[in-house]
Order: sequence, then C-alpha cells, then structure tokens
Amino acid sequence: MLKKAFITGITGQDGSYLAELLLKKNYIVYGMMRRSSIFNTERIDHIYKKYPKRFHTIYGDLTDVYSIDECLKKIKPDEIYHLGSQSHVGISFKMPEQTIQTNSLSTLTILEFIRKNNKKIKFYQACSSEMFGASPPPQNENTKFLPQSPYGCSKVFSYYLTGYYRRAFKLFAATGILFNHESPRRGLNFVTKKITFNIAKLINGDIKKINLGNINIERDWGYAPEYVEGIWKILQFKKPDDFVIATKENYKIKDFIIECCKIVGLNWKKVFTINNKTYLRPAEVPSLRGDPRKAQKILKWKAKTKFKVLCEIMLKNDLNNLGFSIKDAKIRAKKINLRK
Ligand code: NAP
Ligand code: G4F
Repeated sequence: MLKKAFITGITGQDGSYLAELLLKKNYIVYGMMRRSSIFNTERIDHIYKKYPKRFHTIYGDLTDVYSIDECLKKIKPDEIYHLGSQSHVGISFKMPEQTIQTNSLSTLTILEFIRKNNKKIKFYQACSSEMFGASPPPQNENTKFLPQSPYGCSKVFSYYLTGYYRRAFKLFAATGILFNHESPRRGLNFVTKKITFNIAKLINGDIKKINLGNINIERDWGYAPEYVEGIWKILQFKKPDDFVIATKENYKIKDFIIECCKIVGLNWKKVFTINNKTYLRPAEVPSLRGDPRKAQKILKWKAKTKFKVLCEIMLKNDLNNLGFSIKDAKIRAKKINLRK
C-alpha cells in the first residue's frame, strides 16, 4: 500500500516542493487548495501533468472547520503536513485576526480531528524562526520565544498546541522551526524575490526604482527544496520532536542586494530606495541565525546551498524568464549605471 500524504498550503512555495519530493518517494499526495477568483496553480501545474494518478487537489479553506474535516474524512491520510498559512509577517500586522484564525485555529482543528478519528496519523506543523523574534542569535530549540508580530504569535500558539497534543494524547505531532528559505518559487512580496524579480524588471526597462524598507535586518536564508527534505525527515524520525532547520549563517538584506547587483554589474545605490514607510514594520525581528545542530545530528540533515549560490539561482531564474542571460543583463546594467 502506498502512503497517503495530505498537504495544506499545496499552492505555496513549500507545498509545491514537498509534493514533488513525496511523489518521488512514491506517496499519493493530496493538497488542500482554497477557492480563488483566478487560478493560482502556477507552482503545481507541472505536478498534475507529471503525476496524474498520484497527485490530487481538493478544495478547502483553513478558516472553515467543516472543509478541513471533509478533506480529512475523504482522504484518510497517513501523514499530514500543515504548511498552509497567512505567511507574510508584514501583512499580519494589518490582518491580525485573519492571520491567527488561519494559522492557529486550523492547527487545533487538525489535531482534534486526529485525536478523535485516528491517532496513528502523523502530523507536521510548520513553525517559524519568527517565533524567536527579539531573542538574539544564535537561536535553537531551547531559545526563548519573543515574537514580534501577530504572525510570530500565531506560530507560537501552533507550536505549543502541537507539543500539548503530543504529550497529552500521545499523538505523533512534530514541529519544524524553519528559518527563512527561498527559491525561484518564493512569493513576490517577500524581500529576496522582490529584489531579484525587480532587478530583472529594471534590466528589462519596465521600472526605474526598487523601494524597500529596513535593509539592515539580518536573516538566515536557505534553499527551499533542501528544507522540504528536512520537513519529511522530521516526520520519519522514530519519535515526534521539534527541530530547527537553518543554514547557520546570516546576512543583511543589504548584502543580498549588493550580491545580486554584483552578479549583473549594477550600481545598487542608483536603483534602490530604502526606508520606504510602506515597508517598515511596527516591530522588527532584527537578527535571525539558526543553530541546526540537533537536525544535523539526529536527522542527518544539513543545508548545502550557500548564500551566493542562492542569489545566483534566484536572479538567473528571473532574468531568464524575461529572456536575459547574465551576459545580456550586464550590458543593460552598464547603461542603467550611466543614467543621471
Ligand atoms: P506560502 O508560499 O505563502 O504558501 C502559503 C500557502 O498557504 C498557500 O498555498 C496559500 O494558498 C495557503 N493558504 C493561506 N491561507 C489559506 C486558507 N485560508 N485556506 C487554505 N490555504 C491557505 O508559504 P511558504 O513559504 O510555502 O511556507 C509554508 C509554511 O511554512 C507556512 O506555514 C509558513 O508560515 C511557514 N514558514 C515558511 C518559511 C519560509 O521562509 N518560507 C519559514 C518558516 C516557516 P494561496 O496560494 O491560495 O494563497
Ligand atoms: O522576506 P520577508 O518578508 O520575510 P520575514 O519577515 O523574515 O518572514 C519570512 O520568514 C519567516 C521565517 O523567519 C517565515 F516564517 C515567514 O512566513 C516568511 O516566510 O522580510 C525579511 C526582512 C524583514 O525584516 C523586512 O522588514 O526584510 C525586511 N524588508 C525590508 N524591505 C522587507 C522589505 N520585507 C519585505 N517583504 N518587503 C520589503 O520591501
């Protein structure tokens, strides 16, 4: 019998990479997809085509208890990967209630379903380094949570709830505390993708400036396809536990800008505008740098892709999508640098 996995957040960055990984491992994969007025299956269209028999999506919404229950009753999964979330920290300040409802109460609904219906189902909860908030780096499984946003608080709730169901009802309920991870599939309003996507647009002559908020913030950025491997390993370990998944290195947003501009020879000071009020947050998480030694030791998981390679992968992808090689982009960048 093939294993059945249920993924919430299937249309997202991680959902799409995790689905690919599980399908390669011979799982049957079901993903929950919410209704939208326009199709947003760009990240998974190729998966439907490649695995027509083992990949399925099913409508549901994390704010709708009945639809979550319906999905779970119908699918009867062996493993649940709860990745679905209002995952934008900045937006969580504007929509705190929707964020908490989507991210936290959905965790409760799923755990209750498992407790009442089938305690053998394994559960993975997508937690976040945002939970550490103002706690200084390096951050590991024992670091104090000091969340700085409604999003961070929503994940702290899910973290504790998962641990509680594990202890009280002996569920196989595990969490991954993942630090930032990026890829060509990253959402357009996260800072790395915003930078690479807009550099490509700038090279194409579509825009003249790129507006950002605070660029002195530090993040530990890894490569998403490697992080979903960590997620899977967390659920395959003999007992449920909490694991930090990170690279162990951090850089400023400014370093990411400089590295990407260096690749195409662009003078970053000419094209980036910083401290734009629209992108400043009421509270910040100043510095994240994970200590992933537990995952390395127990799960044999280690991040491989280094910062510079990540910048290159993301920028190349966005340039190629607009028909540019690095060589073409360099020629255009020279002209942009000469602009008054
Ligand atoms: P993402 O690209 O923003 O994907 C989020 C997914 O959740 C999308 O499929 C989205 O659907 C879905 N979703 C949102 N609200 C929903 C609702 N009400 N009902 C059903 N589905 C809903 O996020 P990601 O980067 O893949 O991250 C995956 C998980 O890991 C999230 O829980 C995130 O908070 C967490 N995390 C991410 C990172 C990171 O650096 N990427 C780090 C730590 C933790 P739509 O496509 O319809 O919007
Ligand atoms: O790319 P970001 O929006 O990611 P953030 O806030 O670190 O959250 C991401 O990582 C978390 C893990 O730590 C996940 F849990 C979460 O779901 C998400 O995937 O912003 C990174 C930093 C922030 O400090 C932000 O203030 O970049 C700063 N920044 C500066 N200018 C900007 C901008 N962020 C965005 N999104 N857009 C800007 O223009």
